[in-house]
Amino acid sequence: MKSLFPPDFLWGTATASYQIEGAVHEDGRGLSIWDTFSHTPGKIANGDTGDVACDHYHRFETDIHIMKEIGLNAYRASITWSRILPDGKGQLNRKGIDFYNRLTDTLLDAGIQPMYTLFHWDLPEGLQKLGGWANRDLTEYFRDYCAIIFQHLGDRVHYWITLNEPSVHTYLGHLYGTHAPGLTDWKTATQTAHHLLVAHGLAVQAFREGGFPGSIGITLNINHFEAAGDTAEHRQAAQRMDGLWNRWYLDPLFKQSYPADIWELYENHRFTPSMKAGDLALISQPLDFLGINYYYREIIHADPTIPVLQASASSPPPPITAMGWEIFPDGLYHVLTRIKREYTSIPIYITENGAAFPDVLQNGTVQDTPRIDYLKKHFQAAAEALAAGVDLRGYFIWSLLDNFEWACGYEKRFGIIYIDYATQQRYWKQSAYWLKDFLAVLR
Ligand code: IFM
Repeated sequence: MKSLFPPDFLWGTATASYQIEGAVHEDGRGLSIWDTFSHTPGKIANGDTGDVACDHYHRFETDIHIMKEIGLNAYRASITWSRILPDGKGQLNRKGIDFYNRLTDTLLDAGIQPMYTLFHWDLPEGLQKLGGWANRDLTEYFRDYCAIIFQHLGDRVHYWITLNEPSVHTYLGHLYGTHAPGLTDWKTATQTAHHLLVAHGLAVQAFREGGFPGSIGITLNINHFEAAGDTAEHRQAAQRMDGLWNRWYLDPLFKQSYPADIWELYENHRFTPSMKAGDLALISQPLDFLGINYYYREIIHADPTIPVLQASASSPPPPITAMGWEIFPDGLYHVLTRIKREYTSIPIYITENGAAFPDVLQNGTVQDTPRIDYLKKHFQAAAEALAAGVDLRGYFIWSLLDNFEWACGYEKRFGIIYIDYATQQRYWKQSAYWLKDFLAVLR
């Protein structure tokens, strides 16, 4: 299987700042909405917070050493906006820049290419106080923050991602309220989605204007939806889910329009977003690559009890992960080939794929055979997409380390490296050893 991937393919792991860094009060970092949310009683399993997380802020050299030992040549991380601009705008915090300089240089010295996400959900609390993403001013504050990052790191970092999974941030954070900032309002959600996309467009513009040497894209999580049965009502329900989660982001980015069926649905309920002339052109300007996060398939049935969408996901058939997500490697193939068929032929990176299982540490390791099996099958699906003509350039496993899995806290373990949170010891799971062997044969 290994020979199916080109020699310059990027093999990496992915993480996100709030999930691993800790050190939330150090070196001038401002608070983010995730600090506020995780400290709100009842929001996170077991009352967990990201205050310490994997203490990566102090242990990043150890973690980079592990990546090098495994044989990885790339690493996707995200930048904490409030380490750079504690209030989200205005005063620059030099120590925040210093941290990402150290991280970048240590990665490059280890022969590992950094790929940085500029926004992975940890909005500075100061900007939430101004109304959060529903306030259009944030699009410009985001552009200004990105321009600062490009100026300081753009000479050495060759892969930039504007936003991670804008759909998840929009719906879980602003419609279902299970993520920060914990809001539950349709109109706020649709406006947030639109402003996130405008912010993405402005960041791409700033990157192009600066003439930096690297490449820039966005990461979308694309789920594979199927209808529960071959009836018009189930098919339409699946279509609406696909419209809400996938097409609402893919269409403006690659077709310069919002999907007509979902626009009409929103119009009927009076929560279409406000837009300005030129927004769609700004959002759809050319990208260098697309990042895809793929996790599962959902089988959708018509459900009149669900307001607006009138659709629900059926219980997933086995096998499932500890998150309750169906393991469906073919979905990765479907998603990748669909993007090429319906949207774009630009290079694609799988910027996240992986699974949580009920890992148990025994004799200094975890026998995570299900994770190894999961990775093998998804690598195979990716290889098949490559063979089918998808311009796939890299694969990032979620995640390097067990980490703060948002509302699930530390209960769900996605890492190929086990973290003992009491001691911050890192232990290689069998999947990390397996990956090292897999990569050794490639080189
Ligand atoms: O942990 C998250 C990550 O932050 C975004 N994508 C999905 C992962 C697993 O839920």
